Amino acid sequence: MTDTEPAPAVSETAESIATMEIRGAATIASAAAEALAEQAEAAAAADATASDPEAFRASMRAAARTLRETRPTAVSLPNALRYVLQRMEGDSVDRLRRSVVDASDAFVEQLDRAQEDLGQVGANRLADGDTVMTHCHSTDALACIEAAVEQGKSISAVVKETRPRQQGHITAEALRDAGVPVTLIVDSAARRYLDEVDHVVVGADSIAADGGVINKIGTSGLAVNARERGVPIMTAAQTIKLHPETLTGHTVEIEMRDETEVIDPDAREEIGEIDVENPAFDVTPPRYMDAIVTEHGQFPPESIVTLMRELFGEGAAEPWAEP
Ligand code: RUB
Repeated sequence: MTDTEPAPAVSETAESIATMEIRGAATIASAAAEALAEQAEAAAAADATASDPEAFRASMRAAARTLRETRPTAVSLPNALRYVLQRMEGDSVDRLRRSVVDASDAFVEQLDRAQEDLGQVGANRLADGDTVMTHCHSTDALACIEAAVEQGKSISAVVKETRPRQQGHITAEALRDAGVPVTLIVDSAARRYLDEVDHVVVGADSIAADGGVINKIGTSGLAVNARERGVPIMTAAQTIKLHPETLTGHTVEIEMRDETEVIDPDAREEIGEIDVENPAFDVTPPRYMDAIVTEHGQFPPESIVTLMRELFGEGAAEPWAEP
């Protein structure tokens, strides 16, 4: 490790996030915070940085940039990096190291608590005997359903498979383990099954200042169909998903992933000259979402901006940039 080269643990985490071995906004955020703590331990022990506070700081910023570049849409990732780096302080490497490790631990603990708290809020929206429909795999959405079950409510689920990577399978397994009867369907069957559903529960990769919900591709179509069928839909999202840059007019970049997730190379070759596109996320306009459920309570999407201003002020610092 040179003075700005990330520790092996950081490179491994970055690789796992890029390849989606680590995935889902909350899980990405906590892995990134933990990777910064590992960077701090490694930098405090490395010759080039062990006795030079400025070199230590530079190595932390470089590690944060490596992590930051892995997935552009998950705003929880820069929010996690920001949380830890803004709490890095001290005039010796040992103090700096300790501040990073403490901030990382506090961040992970807060994430867990926030998920538990929002789970209670989301569970209150569900009634005994409800059937919910899910899309993709969201630990925040699952927290609501699991909390409802813990409240003694009987809940069953219609789980969308979620092409192209079928994260619905992870949701199906988690819900089955929680004792929830699960019916797995292909994405295109969703509208047909909405008539049998009382509530749609999805997560969010990020949430824009106008209340737009950025989540796994297919969420917006599901929301429009749910509205048309009169089925309420909620987004479960910790405030770590709020996108501070959208307060100043920036739009959220949608991640485009590899075409091999959509079609295998042999099938593509057989078809001949075509384009294949694979956007990972889409934006659900606020008017199609009934509520955003956070650890601070539930909000109509249009009012989420008030909470964002309270939490972030007017914008977002970039503590990983070179001074
Ligand atoms: C995951 C996805 C999830 C959100 C929220 O997409 O869209 O709904 O990230 O997840 P991917 P969580 O599989 O591409 O990461 O509630 O666990 O933070």
